[in-house]
Amino acid sequence: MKIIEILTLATVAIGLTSCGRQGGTSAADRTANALASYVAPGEKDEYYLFYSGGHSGQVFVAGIPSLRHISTIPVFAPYPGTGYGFDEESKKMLGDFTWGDVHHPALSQTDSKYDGRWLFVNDNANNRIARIDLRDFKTHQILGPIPNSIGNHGSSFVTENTEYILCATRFSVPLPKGRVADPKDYEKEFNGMVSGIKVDPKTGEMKVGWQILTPPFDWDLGSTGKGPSSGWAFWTSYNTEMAHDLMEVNSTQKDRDLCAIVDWRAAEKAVADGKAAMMDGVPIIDPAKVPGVLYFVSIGKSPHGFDTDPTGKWVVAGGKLQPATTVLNFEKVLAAVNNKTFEGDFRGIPILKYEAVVEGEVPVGLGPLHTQFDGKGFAYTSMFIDSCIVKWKLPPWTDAEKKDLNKAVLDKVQTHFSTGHLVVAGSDTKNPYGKWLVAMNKLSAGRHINVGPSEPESSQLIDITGNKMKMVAESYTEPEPHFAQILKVSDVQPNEIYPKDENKNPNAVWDKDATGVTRTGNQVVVKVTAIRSRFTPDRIDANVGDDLIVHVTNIEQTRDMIHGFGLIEQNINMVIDPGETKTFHIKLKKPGVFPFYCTNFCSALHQEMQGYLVVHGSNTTTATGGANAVSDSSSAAK
Ligand code: K7E
Ligand code: CUA
Repeated sequence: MKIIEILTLATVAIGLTSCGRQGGTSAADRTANALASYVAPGEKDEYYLFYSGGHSGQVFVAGIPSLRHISTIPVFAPYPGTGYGFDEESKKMLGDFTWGDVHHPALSQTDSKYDGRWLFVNDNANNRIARIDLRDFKTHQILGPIPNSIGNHGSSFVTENTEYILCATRFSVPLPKGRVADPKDYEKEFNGMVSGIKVDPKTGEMKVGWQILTPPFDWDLGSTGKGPSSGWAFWTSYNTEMAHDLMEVNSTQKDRDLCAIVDWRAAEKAVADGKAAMMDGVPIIDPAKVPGVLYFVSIGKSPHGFDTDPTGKWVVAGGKLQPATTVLNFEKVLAAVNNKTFEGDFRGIPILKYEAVVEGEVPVGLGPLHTQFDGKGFAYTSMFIDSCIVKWKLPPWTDAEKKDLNKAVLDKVQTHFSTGHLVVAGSDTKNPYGKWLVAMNKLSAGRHINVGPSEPESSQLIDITGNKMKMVAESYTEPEPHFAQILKVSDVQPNEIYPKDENKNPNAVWDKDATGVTRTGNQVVVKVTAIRSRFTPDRIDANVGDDLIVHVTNIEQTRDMIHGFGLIEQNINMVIDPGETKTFHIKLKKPGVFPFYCTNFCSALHQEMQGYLVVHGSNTTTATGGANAVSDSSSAAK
């Protein structure tokens, strides 16, 4: 039986296979677990959990240890709940896309520690990276589609000081984009890419810095280095076969796949030294012509995660189809690079001699995917097939352990079921918080009340403070958490309002004298204030065929006093936070009277917070009379 068939069967047999099933549901255990995750009414969680929302295009924010969902941050998809994708600014960020596939959130770092500034997320579907600002927990930039890059899955990996977000392509296509070649000529005509997305250290603004052309392997997960591996980055791959069809079979032929070891500082320098050629506006490095930028190492078998430990010395690959994790010693990698200890090359890229760089293969079990670290010398690997988390010891190993690495495997805890990613609090920093681990499971298999054929994902909270891991709580989320990041609440300082004096929007208005409706030709511009419980003006007159531009300022300076602007039958819902100004722009196509109303329940008179947009037929003359009627170039609504 092929390994892939075993994998499929094992998936079907979930619930039958087990990984040291935990019996422990004694009354004492239940009480202890409940207390460990209980956050009483009025009390607060200690950590944020930022989950990727997969193909929902969103990021979910939960608290730890309660695992309660607290808010949703829309990124790549419109979200009427926060008005995202309806106002001009967010519509412009979304561009022509209304979905994305968020896999790997990454917190910004300074000196390999979370600095609480930004959260970056990748879009696997439309080749983008977004930046969420942790001052307001909102998306502020979407970069992309990235040129010469297709299937932005192997990202977003932040470097030690957030110099770059590093990305690698899951898919390969003929480049530059738009060129057509037959997939049969895959090996010759198709290419993958590693991209360095430069981040402005002050503003967080991202732009494409440079790219490294690669063979058409399917790059998978990766991570960035620190300490001895400072300046390096790593990706696994799962299609060294360079198959283009029947991938399930054809891309799993070889026992080993070539993984990438990238010296991103060397890439940066090569571009500065003029060693790159431009393609689609981006400097592209051909690593066969610029030695020292890219190396390969051959790892078994169809590996998935490739995670650097907090010291930066150990880099761990999870061999999806091999029952072991592979631990590379980065000091040995550097020695092999310097001494040219190669076992050959692939298209001019040196392949590091495996035996020279490997520290050991740890027999963790079936389907190891991702590994996280607690900073105390222990690693935790998610097992997709075995449905469990395995705790094991990082090197240095004792002689007895080296002889039998089963001895380095310390504990297993069953999960439910088919764990994809896991996250240990702060694992990718040099000082993990440790304490909590969250397993993100792909199949909840009816462990919750029945919601029909489509089930949510499950997440399980595991206490890792003791020798034995202890599962304490479980919750469910919308599709589909892949990776997550955990940030200590005290390590970030979000704003409570948008202060009036920081609102630089030229269309902001703060008192009713400045509000009004102004017509210039076919354009009708309206400046509105919103405060409990009224819009000023509460009447807008315009004509069919007009361009209607409405700027709404929420002039509240009280936390949580949010107003919405829902406009009936015009597909508009803006939500405006205290001190914020938002704008929508529509072309008026049909006559009628269209009420608008506040969509966020804001006061006892919230229901009364409403007004009318009167759209006169094209033959009707502009409305007359009334303080709010359209007037040329003057403020109405006095
Ligand atoms: Cu393992 Cu996209 Cu990170 Cu999902 S990937 S599990
Ligand atoms: Cu303002 Cu409801």
